[in-house]
Amino acid sequence: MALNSRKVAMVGCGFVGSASAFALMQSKLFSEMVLIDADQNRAEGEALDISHGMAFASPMKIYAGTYDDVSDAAIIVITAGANQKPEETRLDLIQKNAKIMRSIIGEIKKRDFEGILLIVSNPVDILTYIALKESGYPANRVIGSGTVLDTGRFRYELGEHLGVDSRSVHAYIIGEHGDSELAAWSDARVGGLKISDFCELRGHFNHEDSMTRIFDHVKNSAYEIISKKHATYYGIAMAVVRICSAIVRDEKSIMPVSSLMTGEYGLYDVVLSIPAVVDANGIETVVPIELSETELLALKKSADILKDILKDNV
Ligand code: 6V0
Repeated sequence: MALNSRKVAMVGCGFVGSASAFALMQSKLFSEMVLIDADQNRAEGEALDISHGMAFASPMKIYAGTYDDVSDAAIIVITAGANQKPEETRLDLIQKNAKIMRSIIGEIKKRDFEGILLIVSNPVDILTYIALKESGYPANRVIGSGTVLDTGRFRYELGEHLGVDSRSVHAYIIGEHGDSELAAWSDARVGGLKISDFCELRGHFNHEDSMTRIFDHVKNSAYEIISKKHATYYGIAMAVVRICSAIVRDEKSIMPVSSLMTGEYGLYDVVLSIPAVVDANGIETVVPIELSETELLALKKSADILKDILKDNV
C-alpha cells in the first residue's frame, strides 16, 4: 500500500500515548491519526476527547482503529506496555513489555507497512532491539526515542543554571535511556563556548559540582516525577513530536535517538543512544561525537549492561 506521509498510528493510549497524540494533534504535522490500544474503550475515549480540541487547532482525522489501519502510516509510535511504578527501574519492565512488543510487531508484520517504527515503551533500548529483530525491517526504520527526552531535560536544566535559552545549549545525554546513561560533557557547547567557559562567563566557578548535581538530577528526574505523580508523559510527548517532525519534514535534525550500533566506538549489535541524523528515512547516519576516555568507558559500560539483558531476554 502506498505510504501516506501525513498519517501516524499510535499503539498504546495510556498516559504517554494519549499525551503524545494530544501533542501531535496540536503540531499539525499529520492529517490522519489512528489510535490503537488493547483497551478499545480507552482508544475510543481518547480519540473523541482529542478530536474535540481540533476546532481550536486545525482539521485532521482522529479515530480508534485496528492494525488494518496502520499499513499506509508514515510512522507507528509504540507506547504500549507497563510503566514504572515507584521504586521500579526501567529495566524491571523487561519481562512484561518484551512480550507486548513482540505481539504488536507480529501484528504490524502481517501488514504491508513501509514506514518508520518509533518505539517509546520502556526499557526503550531493549524494546527497540526486539522490534528490530522481530520485524526484520532495516535498522534505519526502527528508532527508539532513546535519550531525546533526557537530553531535553538536560538542556532545560543547563539553560536554567546558565540563564540562557535551552535551545542554545548543545549537550547530549547518551547511552541507555536509564540508570547507566551519561552526559557527553566534553562535547557540550553553549553558544559555541565550552560549557566550562560559559559557566565562568556567568560567574559560576564551581562548575564541576554544579555539573554533577545537574546530571544526577536529570538522570533521576523520572523517579522524582513518578514518586510525585505516578507517571511521566508531557516531556516525552514533546519529544515524540520533535522526532516525528524530523521524519515527516525530512529535516535531517541531529538528535540522540536509540539506534543499532554497527561499530561506532567499537560497539556492535546493541541499541542505544548517540546523536543521529534523522530524516524521512529514519536514521540517515549516526554521529559519533568525540568523547573523553572516561565518557567512552561509561558508554561501553552502558552498552555492556544492555547486552547482558539482551543475552538473557532475546
Ligand atoms: P499506561 O498509562 O499504563 O499505558 C499503557 C497502555 O498500553 C495502556 O492503555 C494499555 O491498555 C496499553 N497496552 C498494553 N498492552 C497492549 C497491547 N498489547 N497492545 C496495545 N496496547 C496495549 O503507561 P504509560 O503510558 O505511562 O507508559 C507507557 C510506556 O512508556 C511505559 O513502558 C513507560 O515506561 C514508557 N515511557 C517511556 C518514556 C521514554 O522516554 N521512552 C517516557 C515515559 C514513559
